[in-house]
Amino acid sequence: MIAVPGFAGRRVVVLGLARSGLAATKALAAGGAEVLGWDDSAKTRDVVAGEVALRDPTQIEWRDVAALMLSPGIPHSFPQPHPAVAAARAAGVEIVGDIELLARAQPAARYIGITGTNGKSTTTALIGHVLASAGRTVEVGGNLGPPALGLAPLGDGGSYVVELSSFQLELVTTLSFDIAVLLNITPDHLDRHGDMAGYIAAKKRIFARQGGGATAVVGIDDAICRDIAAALRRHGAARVVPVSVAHRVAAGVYIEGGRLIDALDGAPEAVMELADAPRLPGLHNAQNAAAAYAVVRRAGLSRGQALAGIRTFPGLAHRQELVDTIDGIRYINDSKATNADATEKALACYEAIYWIAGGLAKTGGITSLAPYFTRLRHTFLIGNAAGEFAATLDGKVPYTRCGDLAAALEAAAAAARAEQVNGAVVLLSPACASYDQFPNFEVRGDAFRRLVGGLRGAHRAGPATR
Ligand code: UMA
Repeated sequence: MIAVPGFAGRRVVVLGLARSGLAATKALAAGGAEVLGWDDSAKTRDVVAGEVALRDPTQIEWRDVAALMLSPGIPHSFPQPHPAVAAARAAGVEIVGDIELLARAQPAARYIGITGTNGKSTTTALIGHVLASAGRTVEVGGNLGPPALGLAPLGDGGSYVVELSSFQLELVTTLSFDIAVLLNITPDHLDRHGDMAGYIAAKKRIFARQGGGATAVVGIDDAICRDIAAALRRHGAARVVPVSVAHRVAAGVYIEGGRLIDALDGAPEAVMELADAPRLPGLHNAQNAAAAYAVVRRAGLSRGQALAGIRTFPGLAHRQELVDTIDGIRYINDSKATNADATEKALACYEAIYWIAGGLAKTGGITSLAPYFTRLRHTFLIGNAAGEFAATLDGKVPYTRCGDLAAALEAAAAAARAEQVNGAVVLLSPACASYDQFPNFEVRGDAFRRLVGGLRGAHRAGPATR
């Protein structure tokens, strides 16, 4: 277990007692701190009451507190600071996050940080997989889970590969990443950052304090990140490695004609067909693969080790996860796609789609997906969004309102079997949050997997028994 140093015999308050907070209470206590915890949810407090000394922050004498460890989901600036944050700040108490505490607890380890609006979980997992496949000692966590302070101690010679949200980056104050990755920036979490400038400033923090031996890998396909890369080149000490799926880049890694091109240290050379990495479909994943390649090469892996790891990446659950192929029909779980932008990435990958969509719609619904409607053989609608999505599809794409996931999968499988189209996929990519019918997207994806397992069982039993 990680033990956080620097607070032995001193009082530390942990705010938010879910994944990050609970791991932090244990790591701080292991380091000898007196830990007081709080969560605004009475239900959560009831669950953790046996494990954590609870104290209402309005009853805390903040002058006696050494630090406030803030869970990333708790606002400290916008829309307004949580009252405990305001009180701690007024008393001059240090406010930290769990990534910062990990760095203080494990100063000898190397740190590889990955951020960006999209693709950061896949890139983080991919980097971890490639390094581990090459025999490196790694721990992978952060925003994609497990929480930073739930990771194992590594010491000298090990590398933490951590996904960082903008929320977490705002709470990192001294860590300097050996290799930092910024994939892309599009508007997100503006309620928490005030405006786009605030969001960009948070993302840029991943490069703060990087010194001469460090590397900054930057996806330069959007104007914001391009500007950041240029500024790092002008003012930063780290080596800047550009990554692109749209342009040739000197001293970087790029994609051209479906191939990964290594231009890191000399003349550009095509090193891999992207088709050889089946769990990384689509252009967005090509960017993830290029960034991961750049990282692991800068971490000292040979070209062969890097490529072998990328080829064998098993993919992440709930992100275009191939669950099964039955009678030539692929069943794909993309439950993580909780908005149209994420679903667009999946629709761009397939030509004959039996699409299961719906749940709790986001603003704008699926109108932005119109350019992909010609790829949809039929749409199977579930949840609250069914009416809104049906109105968008009306006259353009055949659809059926199915109510729930089980009915939708059954109808989609039947339609795909009946039509026998080449390359058919049954795709759960809801473009919606799950909360109307499921506790979260993971449970929704697990349900899909289970239901597809049922289809496989029925397939084995044969038509006579059905
Ligand atoms: N809480 C309060 N007061 C508040 C708000 C929340 O007490 O005003 C309490 C809640 O009741 C809850 C706890 O705080 O019990 C939640 O804290 P949290 O939201 O930080 O949740 P964790 O479980 O600690 O999860 C966090 C990340 N969550 C967020 O950043 C919102 C998880 O990222 C991350 O996996 C986890 O730490 C481990 O590192 C999730 C996420 O949605 C996946 N991230 C966002 C994203 O990817 O877009 C940034």
